[in-house]
Amino acid sequence: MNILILHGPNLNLLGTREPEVYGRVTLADINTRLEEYAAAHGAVLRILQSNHEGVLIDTLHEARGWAAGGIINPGGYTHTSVALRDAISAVGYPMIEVHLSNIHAREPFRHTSMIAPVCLGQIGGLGWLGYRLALEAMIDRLGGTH
Ligand code: CA2
Repeated sequence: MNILILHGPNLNLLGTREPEVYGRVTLADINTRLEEYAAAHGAVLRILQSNHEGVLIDTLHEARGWAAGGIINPGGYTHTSVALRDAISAVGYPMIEVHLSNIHAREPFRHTSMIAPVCLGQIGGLGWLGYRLALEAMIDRLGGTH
């Protein structure tokens, strides 16, 4: 089963700054751990990080017909992007929203997600493990092998 993993803006900086908020693992570490989990559970990943809203949207579109589901950390676009939300709605395959930090325990502007209503669910506040748990949930939802 094919699963798209999208990392939004600034997540390429993970592990280099603000470790008290986002942890010490790098994006490369997270991707390696996800690839290992996917391989052990019969899933194939396509992983992309972009700082550009349009690239994230194009990637969602291009994965139509390939992806059975997806996982997205929309970064700051979580709180602002009608366009990203519309894209997730339009492509039709199930998505899970992930955040490293607990957005509900942070500044009020982070408490609202434009994205959550068009996702299967949202995981936040658990650091990198949230991605792995989202992957487990998606594989389970799609009828995986574990
Ligand atoms: O907690 C999350 O995963 C967020 O999606 C991260 C976004 C933030 O805007 C959301 O409200 C919550 C920010 C990503 C910035 O990542 C950095 C990583 C290292 C150093 C600085 C920023």
